Amino acid sequence: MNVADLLNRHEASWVRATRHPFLSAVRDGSLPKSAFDTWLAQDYRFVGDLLRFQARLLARAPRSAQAVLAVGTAALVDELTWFEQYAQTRRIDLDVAPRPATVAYGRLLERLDDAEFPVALAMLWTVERTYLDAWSFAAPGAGVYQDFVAHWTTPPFTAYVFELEKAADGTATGGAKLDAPFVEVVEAEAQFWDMAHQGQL
Ligand code: HMH
Repeated sequence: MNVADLLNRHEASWVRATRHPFLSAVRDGSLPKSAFDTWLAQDYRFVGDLLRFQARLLARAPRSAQAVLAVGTAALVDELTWFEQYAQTRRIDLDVAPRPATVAYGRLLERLDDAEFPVALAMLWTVERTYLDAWSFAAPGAGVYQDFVAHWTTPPFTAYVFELEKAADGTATGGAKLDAPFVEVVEAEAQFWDMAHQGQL
């Protein structure tokens, strides 16, 4: 099984996470600023959690997966700076408490430390592929949201997700081991959009 097969095996969950009303509202410009600001501040926290998860994954990676993980880890550091700059320009407070969906997703990443490397790598690919498909669905996005759509739909990001996919397919694991964690990650993504869409800081 290739990891990309998981999208078809769990299509309902995939659609919920990548065609969410939050994303339609980014596309047509109807998303309230409060919902976007909630998403931004919570995603800033999430990216911090993801960076730490990815660094731990890099620490136990086989030689063949080091390059893609190291490049991706450095990109997350830059991404945090990018969030900070945007928040400063738009006067969005990033110093907010994590909401339950953010806490739960962070804990899920911590639990993946106990999964064997190929499973954890496939789940990192899942995290990133969800964002690629979600923001592609929102493309080109309305007004102020266009920068964010562009960020997760550019050729370099698409190429990165493809490199992760190749690395995940290249590390052997029984496909059936991936179904349950895949659904868990994708559901965490859907709940993250639900949370942001409510727009409470
Ligand atoms: C919730 N999923 C979420 N946030 C992100 N920034 C990504 C995936 C991609 O890095």
